[in-house]
Amino acid sequence: METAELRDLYARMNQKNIAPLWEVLSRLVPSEPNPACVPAFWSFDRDIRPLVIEAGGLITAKQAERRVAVLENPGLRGQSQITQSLYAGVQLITPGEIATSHCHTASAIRFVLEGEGAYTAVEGERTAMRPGDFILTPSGTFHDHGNPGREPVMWLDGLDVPIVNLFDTSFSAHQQEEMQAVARSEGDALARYGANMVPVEYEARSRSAPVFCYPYSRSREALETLRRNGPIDPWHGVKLQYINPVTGGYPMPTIAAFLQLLPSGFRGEASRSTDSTVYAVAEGRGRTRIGTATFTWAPRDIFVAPSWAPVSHQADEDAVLFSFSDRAAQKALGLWREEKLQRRP
Ligand code: GTQ
Repeated sequence: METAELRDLYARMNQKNIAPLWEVLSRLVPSEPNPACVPAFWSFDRDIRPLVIEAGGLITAKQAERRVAVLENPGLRGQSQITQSLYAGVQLITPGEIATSHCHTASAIRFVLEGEGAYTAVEGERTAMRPGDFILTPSGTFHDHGNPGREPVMWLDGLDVPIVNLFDTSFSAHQQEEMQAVARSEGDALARYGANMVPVEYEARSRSAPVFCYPYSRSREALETLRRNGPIDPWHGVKLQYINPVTGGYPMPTIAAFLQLLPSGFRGEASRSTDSTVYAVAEGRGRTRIGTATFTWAPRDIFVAPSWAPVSHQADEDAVLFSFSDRAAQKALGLWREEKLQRRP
């Protein structure tokens, strides 16, 4: 109970930049996660695509530096965040455009949603961007994007910007040249580090994976084989995580990413974990229940599940979901928890 004496004390404390813990303790140290992030959904065809294409007619990729529609969580508006720890956006480059070369402390992942003919260049090597490809631009690497093709190309960007800014550790720079000179031919990194082999006595110099493109064709084929061989996990279907082939760990120090196949008719059980997770639909149609919200999805739709909200998926046809989260950072810090909820009787 707040007495007159306490109120008086608080006023004098306040003047000295001092505050009473007992007024805020339960909010500061909740008994379980209490995220500001809420479940949210963006339809690609109805919400994202028309707006991004319209922006494409009004500002060039070069003018914008990055022409991106930022997906803002409705519980975190104005902060360029899709979760407490992650940034997400949908980037467009149209035929003939480039997004100029720069580097930053933030690590980025890309998941290609639509179109062929664009590339991402990382440290002198280009990789083609095809729908479903998972692409890395690790912390501190110069990267640029270009579209010498004939159709607009759109992809999901995921960055750990809120983590980098939490620590006040952001640096960024532009490269003098708008585009990086090509130093190695396409496919070099994948051959060198991504064939279950690495150069003899290779020692990693970076905390991030030395491969920077994980082609969808390979990942999809693995899921298909595992779906035939089983078992199908009652919670996650057939779910694989992307790895750094040198360590077997997550591809980058902060961001984990996953690809899961939900067979037609799959009715998943609910589970929850402390890593708020962003999903993008690679294939198929279905529904995901997140807490009390249910989202009905189709290819290229994007949705987000907050920390500790129960999540369950259902598929009406064979479906593939891509997802990413800060699980790598949480695990490195000993914070991550998962709970598989009681199965229906
Ligand atoms: O492509 O480098 O969505 O630097 C936000 C910041 C994309 C990028 C974003 C970036 C990039």
